[in-house]
Amino acid sequence: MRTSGVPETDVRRRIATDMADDVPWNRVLNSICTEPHPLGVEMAAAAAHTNLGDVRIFRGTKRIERKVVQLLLDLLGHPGGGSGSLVSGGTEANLIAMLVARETARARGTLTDRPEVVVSSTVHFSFTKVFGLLGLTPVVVPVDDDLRLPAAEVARRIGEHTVAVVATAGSSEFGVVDAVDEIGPVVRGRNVHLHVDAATGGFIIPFARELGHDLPQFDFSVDGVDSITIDPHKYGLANVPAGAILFRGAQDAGRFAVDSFFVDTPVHNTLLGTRPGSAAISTYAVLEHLGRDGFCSLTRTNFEVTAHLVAGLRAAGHELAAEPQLNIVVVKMEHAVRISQLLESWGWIVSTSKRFGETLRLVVTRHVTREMVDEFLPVLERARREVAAEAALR
Ligand code: 0PR
Repeated sequence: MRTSGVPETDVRRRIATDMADDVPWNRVLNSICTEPHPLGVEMAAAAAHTNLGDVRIFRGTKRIERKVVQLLLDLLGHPGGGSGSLVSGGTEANLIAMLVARETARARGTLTDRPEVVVSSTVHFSFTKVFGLLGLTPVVVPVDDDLRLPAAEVARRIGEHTVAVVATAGSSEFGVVDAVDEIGPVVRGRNVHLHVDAATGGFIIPFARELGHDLPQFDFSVDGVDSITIDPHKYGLANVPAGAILFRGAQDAGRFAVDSFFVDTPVHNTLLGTRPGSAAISTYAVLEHLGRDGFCSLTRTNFEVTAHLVAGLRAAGHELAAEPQLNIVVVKMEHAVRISQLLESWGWIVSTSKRFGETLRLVVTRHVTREMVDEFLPVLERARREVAAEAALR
């Protein structure tokens, strides 16, 4: 640390210089997170000093966290019931869900010395962290031809060691929605916790269904679903870090509870102790301001832009790796990694898969407009031609 500080203007300039190196949103096609809603940003700044780890001080902010949990339970088919917490994102939400599943099995007396969780081969990599931390063993079920977790196979893989099954509503690689409505019935009644990771799809599917898209029911309206991860900092347009873990059971969010040292301070139900109230405030601001209509309209636009992107790619002769269910488009492409690197050198960010052969993955969210797609497609073709010419010379 420097001995004497620098003036504020200098600090601002230095930070601005580094941040100018961040890629502007209108060149970003790989991110599920997006430019947050301006009202959320404004209210998060106003709440920058708040800490939900100390609810004696931040009583009002805590009240807002509780309101957000109620709003999310209402959105996800469980109005007036359930429990939950706002957390730092999908990883922490999935961690708490698996911890509660394990502790529920312990309380029931069904926890064995080798607890297992049935997951699909496309479950998010956050579970790799979670299973390592919690000493859980994944039982990996290969996805079917539609890249979904097959319910019949789930039923077959549940055994004496199983504490949980994880379904995904909006996979990060393809935006695939598992048939939670088929998985719920096969898990129900087997003393196994069913968790739905809707980190990505939670703020898309309810509105897309309202708009008439053919997507399965994935939330608490499906019997057997015990918990859901949903991330306001993805398609909910809130500031990072805003995730949420929701439970059907009114007591379940309290099953992970650690007491503090101090009198009159409630237990902590989240992994983080000191944690930003700004995330709760930002989420509340956006949910209240947009309402269902606002989210439906955003969702409609996201699907229109997705269709425009798909049409443009097909017109250029490309083949999709899968028919997109949500707003993630995966296109087959020879030399994908080299193309992505060239695009990045030109300022555009896309992703390429480590697992699904030569493919480019493009994510449509709030900042991705038709105009941006129209700018991108010719650049992609130029990159493709240059890389093909490069390859022909080798
Ligand atoms: N579950 C699902 C289905 C997700 O898509 C994600 C994040 C998580 C859980 C974890 O959420 P947090 O990151 O909030 O803890 N999906 C992003 C993705 O896979 C994460 C990400 C972002 C990964 C940028 C890589 C990257 O470069 O796209």
